[in-house]
Amino acid sequence: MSLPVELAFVTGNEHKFREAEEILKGVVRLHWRRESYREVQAETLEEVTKEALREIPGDSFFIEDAGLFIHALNGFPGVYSAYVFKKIGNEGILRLLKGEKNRGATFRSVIGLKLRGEVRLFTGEVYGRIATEARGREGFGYDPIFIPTGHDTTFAEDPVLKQKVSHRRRALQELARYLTSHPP
Ligand code: ITT
Repeated sequence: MSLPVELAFVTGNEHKFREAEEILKGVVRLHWRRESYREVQAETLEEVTKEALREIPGDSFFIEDAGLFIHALNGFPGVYSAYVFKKIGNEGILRLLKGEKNRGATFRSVIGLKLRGEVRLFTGEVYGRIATEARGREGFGYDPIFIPTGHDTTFAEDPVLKQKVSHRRRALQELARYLTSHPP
């Protein structure tokens, strides 16, 4: 049986691309358009994503924007996740939460699809908590400090678990459902 048609994922992050490739296999053949694009500063991931879709050339591709929203910090770093990670990393986040009992956090993913020029968004979320120390060597970014609800391991300790329950997986499943009825 021939594989379904190809669709480009525009991202500068190889980890994201590999996660998406695995989750979408059988639905669409992913092509990695390895590019970093400018992200405007906005209040929500949805606005950041829509603006980026307007700026990136091409009429059929998707992008994905993710953020970690820490409840005790009123959703910080949220849309600033990339900047904050670069500046203070996981150790900085752990310092901000030192002594804090409410360690709840939500990872969110917003996928922006442009298909033949038409724009659509798909979202995914996973709830969890921020660990008290960084643990694990797999994954990337905030994975060593994020423990999904109902589990005791961080995403960086258990990449198989991450692939099953992650924000990105949920958003990609929505995308897959849409692509099945609207093939690229
Ligand atoms: P793009 O080129 O696709 O934009 P990026 O790495 O800049 O790749 P984002 O802006 O979506 O990705 O990510 C914001 C920050 O959140 C960044 O520091 C990532 O490392 C982190 N992040 C995103 N998804 C994550 C995940 O699944 N696990 C851990 N950290 C993640």
